[in-house]
Amino acid sequence: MKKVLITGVTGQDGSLMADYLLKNTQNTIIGGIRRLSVKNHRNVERLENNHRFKLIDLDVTDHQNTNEVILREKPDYFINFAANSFVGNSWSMPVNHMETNAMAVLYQLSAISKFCPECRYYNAGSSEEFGDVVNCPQDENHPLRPRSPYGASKASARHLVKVYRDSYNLYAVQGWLFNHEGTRRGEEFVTRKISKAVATIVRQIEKQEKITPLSLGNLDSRRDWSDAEDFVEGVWLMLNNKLGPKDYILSSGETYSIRQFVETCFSLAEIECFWVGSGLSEKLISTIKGSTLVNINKEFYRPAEVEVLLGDPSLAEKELNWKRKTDFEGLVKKMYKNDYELLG
Ligand code: F7E
Repeated sequence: MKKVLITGVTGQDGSLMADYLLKNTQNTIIGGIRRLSVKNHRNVERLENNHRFKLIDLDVTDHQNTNEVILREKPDYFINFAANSFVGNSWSMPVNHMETNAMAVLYQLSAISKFCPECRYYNAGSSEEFGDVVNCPQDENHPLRPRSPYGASKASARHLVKVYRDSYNLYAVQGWLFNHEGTRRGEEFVTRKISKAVATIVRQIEKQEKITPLSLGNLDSRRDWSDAEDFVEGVWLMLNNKLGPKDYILSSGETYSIRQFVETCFSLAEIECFWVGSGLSEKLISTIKGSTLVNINKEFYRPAEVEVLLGDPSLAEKELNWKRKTDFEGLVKKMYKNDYELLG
């Protein structure tokens, strides 16, 4: 029975990781949380009575707090999912992104190397590190060319993880996780924004109410989307790799535009529609009443876009025996159905 410390445990990935480990291992889980004035434990509420799960205070941007927690708990595994993960915000809060996503990693690695060097460490890396891509698909050798302060913070963390692996002999890894979504996804991310808006529109049609159009930014960027539930398994495999500490890509190996996500979601909701106009005037119109379902708002465009992401997961499939279970349509369906049911 090992001790696994998970930061960001109330978020999508942290809570799914806790669920996965409680179900598939005998390990005890310590969830690190940052105290906020408003309690946000929804994703882990049902775990709070589990004797193998406990919550502790850990603010990853606090060096002293990080040292104290690692010295006191001496975990066998440390999984860092705490991050400022919203790329769109990172241009207005670059310092916060570097402190939360990179400096915090340095605090953790330095504390682990001093107080529990046998601890296996995972940091959440991102396809945003590839940024302005030069090859498609991207594999583990693709250069790091971040386009956002967020991407730069994750690339900096990657260098730190590698330095601690090579120079301090830690089992430290950072997977490149391509976009991963699901029913616990934050509502500011584009997939959840779409699934929630489509569910709302369906309810409005059912109740013959006025339709609230969904406002989006760039419809033509492309992302490689997977189910976050599939990824937590991949992370655990990376932490228990017979080949030793190594960084892998987790992705679906398929890429779709935001426009295709929108079309798939409306099609699953059985709403017929068509696009009109172009650029900022483009709209998605419903065939039946001619109402606007989607419009474009330049507020949601980014100063620098990552135009296309497409990951090659073959190394993880071959060496870790990892395979995703949910495909693109299955993911859209799961998210839409959940949001429709949440509306009651
Ligand atoms: O944007 C476009 C936007 O915010 C996806 C994070 O988990 O994955 C995520 O980062 C795309 C971009 O995710 C809207 O311009 C259009 O091209 O859902 P997103 P992201 O930036 O790809 C990576 C792997 C991470 O590591 C991150 O932490 O959608 N887009 N219209 C929009 N995006 C948003 N959010 N809202 C819009 O209205």
